[in-house]
Amino acid sequence: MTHGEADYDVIVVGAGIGGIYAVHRFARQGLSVLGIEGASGVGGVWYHNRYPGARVDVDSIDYCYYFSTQIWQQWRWTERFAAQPEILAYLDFVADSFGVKQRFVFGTWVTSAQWRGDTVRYHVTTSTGLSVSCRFLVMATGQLSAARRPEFPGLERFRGEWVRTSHWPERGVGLDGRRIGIIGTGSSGVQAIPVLAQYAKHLHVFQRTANYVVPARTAPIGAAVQRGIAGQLGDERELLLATRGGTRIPVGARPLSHFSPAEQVAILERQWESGGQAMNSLFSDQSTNQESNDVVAEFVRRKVREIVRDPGLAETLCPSSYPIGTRRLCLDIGYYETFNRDNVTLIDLRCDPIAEITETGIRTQTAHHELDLIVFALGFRAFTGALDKIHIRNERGAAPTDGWARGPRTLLGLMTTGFPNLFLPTGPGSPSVLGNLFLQNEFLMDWIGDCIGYLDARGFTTIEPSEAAQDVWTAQVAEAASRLLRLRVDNYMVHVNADDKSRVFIPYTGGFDRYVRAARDTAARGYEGFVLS
Ligand code: N01
Repeated sequence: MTHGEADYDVIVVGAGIGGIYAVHRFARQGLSVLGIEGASGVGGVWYHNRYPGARVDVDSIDYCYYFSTQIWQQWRWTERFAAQPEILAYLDFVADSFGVKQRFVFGTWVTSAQWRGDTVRYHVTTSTGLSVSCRFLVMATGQLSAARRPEFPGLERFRGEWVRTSHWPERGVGLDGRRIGIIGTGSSGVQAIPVLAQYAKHLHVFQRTANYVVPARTAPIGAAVQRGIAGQLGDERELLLATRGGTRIPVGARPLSHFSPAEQVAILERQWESGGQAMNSLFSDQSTNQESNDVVAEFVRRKVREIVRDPGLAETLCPSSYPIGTRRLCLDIGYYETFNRDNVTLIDLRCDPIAEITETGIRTQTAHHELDLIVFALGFRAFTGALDKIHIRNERGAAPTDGWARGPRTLLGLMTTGFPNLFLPTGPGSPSVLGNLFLQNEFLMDWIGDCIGYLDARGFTTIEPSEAAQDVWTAQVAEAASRLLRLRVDNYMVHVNADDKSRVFIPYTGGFDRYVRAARDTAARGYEGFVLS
């Protein structure tokens, strides 16, 4: 495709789950759209996170698009928790089905976006010299896409190979018979470790914080289930939009104390056997009541002690410093069993921190580990990383995150004051990483498309949140999280102010259902809380 025109109604940055649908949705509505993507293909995080073992941790039949019956009729998921190659193939299939790729330029990174009031446009520059402008800029760049860089002293000296799970090379990485070290035991590390161990001569796992890991129990999904959903897709979509997380994950309606100790164990055992994220939501009070949470957490620790044969090793793998569910619960396929292998060593960085990386491996305070390959699974500069990588400026020369020093400030996690026509779907203050990102992106791109239609029909050219409405929403986001145990635990979802140690929970935790109602009500009231001009 040649991009002859320089001006678009909408520019969408990113060809991941959100960007693919956004470009299709806005084009269908008759807007001129350009998508810009740095990678050479669609997929977003599923393009880059090709590490061995990568797979979704929400059921595939939830974690997919719901806007098209045609897709549901033509695509069949093979597994309950699809692996990365299948998800990438799906995104590619959807993009091809709706001619999305022709509307994208690939291999092109957006470098800056300058809002100008005189042209009422963002003027966008890119790494390839392409200059374009748009009335509306939609950042479909995701919240977990800007990876943390490894900053260990000595890394530049290392003579072996090093890679990041978040940018696993497309060419693949040789694993067979190598001495591999992996740093990081979050969702990515937990998925990669069992597979790396199968190939490595020896695998050294460098753990700073032990995570709660529960079985995924992936299994084939029957075609009948998928046909059933396809047959009533609109209803199924509305049902999902009315849930707390935008998924079919069951949520317990009763507190733990409602059940006898024997019943509690039976519920926990059943969940352990059936697998999946529901371990987080068996009892209605486990996310707010420490005693209830302790029962679930202790159950998982008991399982770790049963699986891992060496009692000392089991204790190091048992998470104890924070309640279960206050960081992302990890789903595994054979994670704890992996530590029973002779070719796997766990290094507890709490007792023996990394001192440096040497020419031939990693030196901790007490030992040197000889390595051929180091895998960094260190996570992301969440929420703001992808935005800050691009020089987005308003007419005052400010960046969108400049006003977020004491925690993000948005209206509905969608827009921030001072930045007309800049949309941040799934941003801070939306359910974001706590909600189904397919459904959430679909819902938000529809909301944005309808909003642009509303503005155009009434002759408005700009929209941005009023300061007052942004304050109210930011307070609602804080209020929703105020009783949660997870607010007290350090992790990428919590912003901690350095001076008074006050804490801000970044995603909206009031529930996907309430969020959808709030966003719909706002639109129905003529975009109440937004300033249209
Ligand atoms: O990243 P993380 P992730 N020295 O931030 C450690 C999604 N996701 O890529 O806990 C030593 O969770 C850090 O240690 P600590 C999902 O939303 C989903 O694994 O800070 N260690 C931790 O162990 C998830 O929540 C899937 O003490 C260091 C790890 O690196 C999100 O992405 C799969 C360190 C980072 O864990 C992020 O997951 C994968 C240092 N200097 C990811 N710095 C699915 O299943 C960091 N660490 C769909």
